[in-house]
Amino acid sequence: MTNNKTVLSWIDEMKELLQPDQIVWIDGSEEQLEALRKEACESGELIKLNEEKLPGCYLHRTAVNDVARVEDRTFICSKDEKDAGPTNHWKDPQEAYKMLFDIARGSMKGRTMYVIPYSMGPVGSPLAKIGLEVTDSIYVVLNMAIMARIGKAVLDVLGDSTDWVKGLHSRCDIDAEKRYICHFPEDNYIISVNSGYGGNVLLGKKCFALRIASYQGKNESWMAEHMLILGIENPQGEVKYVSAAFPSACGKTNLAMLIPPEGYTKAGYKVWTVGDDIAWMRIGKDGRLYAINPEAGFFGVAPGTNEKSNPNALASTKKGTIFTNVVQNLDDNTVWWEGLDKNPPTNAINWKGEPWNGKESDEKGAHPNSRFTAPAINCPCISSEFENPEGVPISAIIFGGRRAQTTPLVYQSKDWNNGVFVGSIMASETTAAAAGAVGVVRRDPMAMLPFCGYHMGDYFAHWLEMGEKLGDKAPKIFNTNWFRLDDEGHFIWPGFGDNFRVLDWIINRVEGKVEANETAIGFVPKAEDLNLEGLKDFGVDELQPILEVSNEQWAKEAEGIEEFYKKFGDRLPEELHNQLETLRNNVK
Ligand code: GTP
Ligand code: SPV
Ligand code: MN
Repeated sequence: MTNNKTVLSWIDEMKELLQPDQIVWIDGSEEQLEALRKEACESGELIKLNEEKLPGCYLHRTAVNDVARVEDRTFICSKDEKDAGPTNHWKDPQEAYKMLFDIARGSMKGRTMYVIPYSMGPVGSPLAKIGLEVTDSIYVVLNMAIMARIGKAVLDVLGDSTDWVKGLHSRCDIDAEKRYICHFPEDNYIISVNSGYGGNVLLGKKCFALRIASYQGKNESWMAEHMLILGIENPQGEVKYVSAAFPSACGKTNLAMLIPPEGYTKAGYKVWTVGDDIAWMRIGKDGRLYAINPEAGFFGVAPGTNEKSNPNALASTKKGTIFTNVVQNLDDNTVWWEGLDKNPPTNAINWKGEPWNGKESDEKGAHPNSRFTAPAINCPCISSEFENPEGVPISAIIFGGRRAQTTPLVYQSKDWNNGVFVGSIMASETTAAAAGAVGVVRRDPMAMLPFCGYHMGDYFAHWLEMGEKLGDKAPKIFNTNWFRLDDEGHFIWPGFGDNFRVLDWIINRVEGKVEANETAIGFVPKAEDLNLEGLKDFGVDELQPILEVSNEQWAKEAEGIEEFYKKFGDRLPEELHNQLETLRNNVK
């Protein structure tokens, strides 16, 4: 399929090392993919779902010990340990290669090695980049076929170029003790062994499009971010684009596809989805920041997705979708998850593959991090700019997290540098998207803590430099928090579609149409400026408390930030020290 010497010699190396029975190049054709689906169904790797209700849809269950990203087994293998920084796990590259090759040696005996050429971003786009993944998993091939642009066309664009990323994935024995997800940013190399779960094995996604790409972006003056991208169309038909970084399972897919409240839709407002997880952003010819979504599909959280919370995501899963670790309803061979509806199946199989009765069982049927892999083109609100190779101009960047207290519903930073500070101090409660405790507040700068492929102090410096280059064309930076709780532990803000009310305020701020209250941390809406029309049981009295900024709480927060900043030593930009000092003075 290619004459590219660097590609061919690496595939030879992989063949030597992994010793597969055969090698299959993925050309991207529907016939080849269909044959693989059949084969996976015969072996039990996939289950074909009801063709009438869910055409072209399949169910897969991963091993019970392999259901989320494994941050403590994810490594950045830079030559110098210091370059990985204090927030990443590090291994010496030579030692890591040796260890990983020893684990992977001979692991594909009796198996097929699939070679997947893929493009992150529209094939041939100036913002796109190419990778090759070898894998022994048909599940990975079929997921990559949805999540990226794959096949022969990618190799044609690559030609003789050496600018591509190597990705070795081998399931080995799914041994959790020998599970490693390693990145070699200086070599454009990713190696993943002993896992079969999404974020660990779909190497184009977090491994390439964030960890490797963030490092490339620093060196090449662009940005790879854990951000959704959406377009907001006003009744005059003008569209403004915003990107937003929230940590895993904190609402990116939901915000990216939201349907505005009735009053807004009647008036002619619309939301268009460009991306739901990752944004690659570059300064365009006009000096503004332009973003593409490097992915071609959505690897979305299933639980909580329903006709009310996210009808567009649900619609996206109705054909050509792979479901992972959800409930199989045996009555009609469809799928179910917690929060889909109030009618769990009684004759079903849970995510572990055991018989499950949703009316009687106390256990959850779907894993909290169960997922759907759906083609982006299925999404009813997919943007007309989704395939635009130049990307879309970004007017505002939103940071956000899951905080029961302290952080108000929304605030605007004072300027770009202050916005970088706001991103750098983000904190959020952990979720089921990664193995480990759930609900613990941790600092997660720019929602990139698990995904930044180099020293995070240098990453902050890169953000500051991008701001200098953008000058007065820089997007405005905001922070949101949909997750404030009342004394009884209920969410105060209705969230989901009603988050459009906050987006509306953000766009009004960008356009200079609305005043705001200045607080210690930034500009907060005047309560009367958020449109609450049509909300039931929620008025200014309910809104006021979640707009408040408590100087006492933020003084405490400043202490936590100082503690966190200490980690970065002299690689924390001076500007961020100054920003912290300003916050301290403001809350006095
Ligand atoms: P990753 O794919 O892991 O990066 O997650 P994500 O950021 O795309 O999160 P997603 O939109 O899938 O939402 C994760 C969980 O948060 C789901 O259970 C949602 O129901 C819930 N959620 C999303 N938006 C809101 C909101 O506005 N309010 C509340 N209360 N919950 C929300
Ligand atoms: C996340 O955890 O942020 C995800 C899912 O989007 S995964 O692909 O597993 O990283
Ligand atoms: Mn994500």
